Amino acid sequence: MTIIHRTLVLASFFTITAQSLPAAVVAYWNFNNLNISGANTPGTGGVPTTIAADQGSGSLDLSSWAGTVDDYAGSSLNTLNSDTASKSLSLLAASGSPYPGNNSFITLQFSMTGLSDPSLSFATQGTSTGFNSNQLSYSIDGSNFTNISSPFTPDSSYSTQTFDLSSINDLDGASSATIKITFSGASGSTGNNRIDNLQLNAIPEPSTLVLVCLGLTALTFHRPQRS
Ligand SMILES: [Ca+2]
Ligand SMILES: [Ca+2]
Ligand SMILES: [Ca+2]
Repeated sequence: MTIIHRTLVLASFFTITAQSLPAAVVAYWNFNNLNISGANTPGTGGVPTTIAADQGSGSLDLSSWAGTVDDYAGSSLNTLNSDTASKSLSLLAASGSPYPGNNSFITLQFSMTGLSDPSLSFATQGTSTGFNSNQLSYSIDGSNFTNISSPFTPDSSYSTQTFDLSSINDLDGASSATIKITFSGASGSTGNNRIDNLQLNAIPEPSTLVLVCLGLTALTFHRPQRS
């Protein structure tokens, strides 16, 4: 086999390996450890201001949420590890005029270092007076946000919402990525949306493997000749 042939064989092997890599869990929240006796604002009554991922690495930030939060029953949809439904992140409009939750947001903060083509999915449901127009946006500097697709409307019983973010190439390899969900359209103080089993997945970047491939190829060619 010539050097060129060997290079082609190695290159196609690693290309096939890179293309068939499964998505990895970047961050996953099941909200089963929430323990909120009654709806309250973040930082009071047992409502946290941040929630660390239950698997992977990431932080869900509630500190800008202007409505209230409770821990109503969760869902088995979109779980990992056969987790129980248990609790959900339940976001309420709360009392006031306008309703404080409307146009309020939560953010997910995570690293895409070594990863590309993320996707976001979660189980969600909303009440008849709950938020019905929820906009996703992303940032790679924490301050400038760009909208992702059209707003979504939760169903009245749990269903899974999935967002393919693979075409947002700004996120590929971003060391500090943020996804924001801005909730609006609530028409009653107890109107709410529940979110459960929130998953961020991504593909390990092929560039890492290409480098390994190049390194192995170089080693193959620079092996000392046997005498
Ligand atoms: Ca509760
Ligand atoms: Ca749950
Ligand atoms: Ca991409």
